[in-house]
Amino acid sequence: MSRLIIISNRVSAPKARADRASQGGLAVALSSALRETNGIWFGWSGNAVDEFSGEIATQVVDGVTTATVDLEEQDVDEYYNGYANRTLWPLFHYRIDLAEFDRQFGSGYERVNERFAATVAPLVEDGDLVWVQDYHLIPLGQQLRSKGVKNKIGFFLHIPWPPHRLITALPYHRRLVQSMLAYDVIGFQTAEWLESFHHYVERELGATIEPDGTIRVGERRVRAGAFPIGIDAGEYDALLETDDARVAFDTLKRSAQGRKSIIGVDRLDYSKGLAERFNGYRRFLEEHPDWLHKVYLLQIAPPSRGEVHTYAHIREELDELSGRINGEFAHVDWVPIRYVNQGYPRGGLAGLFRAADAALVTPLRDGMNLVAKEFVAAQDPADPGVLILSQFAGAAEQMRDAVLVNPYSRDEISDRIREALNMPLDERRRRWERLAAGVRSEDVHWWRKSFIDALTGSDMRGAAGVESASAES
Ligand code: ADQ
Repeated sequence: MSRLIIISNRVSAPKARADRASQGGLAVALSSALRETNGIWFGWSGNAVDEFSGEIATQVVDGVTTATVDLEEQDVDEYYNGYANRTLWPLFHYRIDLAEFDRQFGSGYERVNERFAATVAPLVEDGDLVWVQDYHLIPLGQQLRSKGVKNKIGFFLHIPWPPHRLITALPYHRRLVQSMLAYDVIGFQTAEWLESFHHYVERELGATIEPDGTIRVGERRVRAGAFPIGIDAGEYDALLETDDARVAFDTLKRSAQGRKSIIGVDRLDYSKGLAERFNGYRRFLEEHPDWLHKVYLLQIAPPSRGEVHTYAHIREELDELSGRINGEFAHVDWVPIRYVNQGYPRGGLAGLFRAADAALVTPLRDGMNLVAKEFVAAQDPADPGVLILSQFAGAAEQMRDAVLVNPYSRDEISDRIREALNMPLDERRRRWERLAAGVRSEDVHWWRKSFIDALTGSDMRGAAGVESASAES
């Protein structure tokens, strides 16, 4: 088996075995691949220094080697806070109104990608597979090629790929997309994002798409496919057995006092549709006074990326909105929204998911959304809760048995909440069984294997969206 080199913006340092429960499914899955192949995980250390030295700090924990590099303050401002989080993140989530186009951001982004390439290239040996992760590092493949790396290099985008007309608003968009042709395989979360990518390369780069998913631009051929990411379902079962999970489950059940609970768990980000969710829930309370006192929404959303101004704004907005709704509807013994503005350990979240009667997962746009899959994995098969899922989350492509909702419509959110809270047990079980089967079979290990198979042998059978085409040919 070839050695794997994973490159991402940040490295999720492996934890000792005893602490695995606090590590995300993605980190667990990638760590196990690295362990099996004696691979390396390379990325930014998270530290800012006065001058970039390119010095690599390596660490081996529990059989996984990580290699990290420090960046300069200016790199962090322009590449990470700037181009990645203030230009690409909003634009790729269809928020062109929030996207900032700044020459300095663009040059910082290219500089850091070049620095990453120069630092990691000497670590790459013949036969290694290189797998680049996410929007921070789109041009890295081309930078590695310019440093002489001839290995197979794959790229996976965790966030949506926007429609063709949207991305043309990005200055130098052709240069960015053209750089992607240096990869051997490009992976997206869903067939929808793949299709948008196809449109772009056909219209802007004159590409042709072959039936097996190969993109041809002149002499250059690249494979592109949809590889929907999953969770580590086995690890999730173990998480449910932890003390954190049990305590959280008991606490929620006890404090509910027989009321129905709806849960929302998100990073505090404008893409997650939190204000729209609160307003939809408020509409539900207005339209269904019989449910007052009998239900509450538990929303967990710790702040993220505090340095970006937009995040301070969304935090204020949600504080005010939840305060207003609670002020309007609450009674001495009941508040309609419990808004918790902090992170939670993974085991605790699993216990809360299991104790809840429904989940509101209503992003306005999301590459996939793993919370939807975690909620399903956490349910009691005998009495499962109902997943209300945005039609605009990548997860909606696989999770057709969720109660799908348009997150922009308060009326629809209100109707879907009523439907979920009144859903009979047999329908809840029927839906959940199909959802759980998908979450289990298309898990994070399946995702990783499908991508790596595509990269090694250009075997694209695991990729959604190209499967039928290749089966026909
Ligand atoms: P995120 O936007 O971070 O990830 P998501 O997939 O929903 O979104 O969550 C990732 C992980 O963070 C999950 O394991 C979840 O439990 C955890 N998490 C979320 N909110 C939390 C909270 N309040 N407290 C504690 N933990 C929390 C990006 C893309 C997604 C894509 C993933 C993986 O934006 O669309 O699904 O990458 O590819």
